[in-house]
Amino acid sequence: MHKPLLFLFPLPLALFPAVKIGITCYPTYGGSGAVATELGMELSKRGHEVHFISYAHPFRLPHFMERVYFHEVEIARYPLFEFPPYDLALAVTMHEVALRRELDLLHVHYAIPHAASAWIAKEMLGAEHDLKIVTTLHGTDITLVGQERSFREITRFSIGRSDGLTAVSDYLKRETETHFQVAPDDIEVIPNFVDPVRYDRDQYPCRKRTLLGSGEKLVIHISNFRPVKRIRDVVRTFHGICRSVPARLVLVGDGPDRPEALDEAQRLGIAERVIFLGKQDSVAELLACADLFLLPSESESFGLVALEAMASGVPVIATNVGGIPEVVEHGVTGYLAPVGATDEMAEAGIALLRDAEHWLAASTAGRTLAIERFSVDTIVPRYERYYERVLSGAVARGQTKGPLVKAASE
Ligand code: GMT
Repeated sequence: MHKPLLFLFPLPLALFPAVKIGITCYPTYGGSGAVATELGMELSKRGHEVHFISYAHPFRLPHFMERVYFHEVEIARYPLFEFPPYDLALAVTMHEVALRRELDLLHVHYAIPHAASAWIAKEMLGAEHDLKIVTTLHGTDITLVGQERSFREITRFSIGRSDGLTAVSDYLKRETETHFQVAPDDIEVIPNFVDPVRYDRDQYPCRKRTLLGSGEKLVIHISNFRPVKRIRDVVRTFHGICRSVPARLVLVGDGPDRPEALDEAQRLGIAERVIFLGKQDSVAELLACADLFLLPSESESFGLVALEAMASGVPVIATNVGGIPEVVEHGVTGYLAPVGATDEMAEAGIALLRDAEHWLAASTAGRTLAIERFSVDTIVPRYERYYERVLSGAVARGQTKGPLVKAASE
């Protein structure tokens, strides 16, 4: 269906001398861990040495890759520790790896607690080893968790002490400026990226027949099933769609709100139309046979999975919140509606699924936009250029060095 744009994918070539980079992320199912791991693997292909430092093997990391290492953070258990101090154990492993492997840079994904642990590791190293720290903000580390009273000051402090600070969307940059008083020049926006070769629906066999009845459309949602994803709205939107178009809803992933999906499907009498696949390694293969992707989130700083869907030629129906409009083009690559507007989202879904020409136009536009704006070959060199500027001292951040004052309004 879509012709591969091979000329857009030159062979990877590092833009500056190879460096040694430590990467810390949440290794479990989730966008920030996925981005961090894909970035590390791409950097290694471009000649850099990459050391993942976390409490478990990152879920998207295959077991062996040249120039890629994994260092597990060991957390000692002790009866006194009701809450084992992971942040300290992480700092110790970061310090140890930085020393032993002579790291140039630590790139941490998701501020809490990674940016604070990185700062401790840097302090432990002392001035002789000028380890640079880059923190990438992903979402709830700024918009939700970071603003909790108990985390706010440490988040502000540790992002202030990072030598480089990136955000995955303009929206997240604005949120960080507003809630943490960071100067606009101190935050570099580097959007998330996708590999258009992996997310190419034409390269996978169609598995629709194993999941659907004949003539049915495949509507899909992939997430970690947290409240912010509004799982009941996924099911309600699908309910509206399947009253007019024969379809099934495939739910991929797992998390605290998974029972809500089943409950809502039973309440609406469509439980037999909803298929739970749980956590899956290869979402590209599933997206390759999908007709529509639903993302009715309450908030989303970027929506990586929407980008992966678009690259796979799947039109996206989502909410008009956060950074989603920077990824999904309303009326072109999908449809954006207010939070909770499940009837409106269902109408938009029906319009797409009923009209083959309309669907193909949105599908092609989504893939083209994903390749043109968010291809791995465009975005990873932006990280390299940013690292180069941080390492050469060209990024001078107005750090939060003063005493940590509590906002008067609190
Ligand atoms: O911030 C989070 O809620 C977790 C994080 C994750 O690890 O899944 O998700 C965020 O980072 C992703 C990758 O940059 C973004 O695509 C998601 O939009 C963002 N989630 C939210 O903002 C809710």
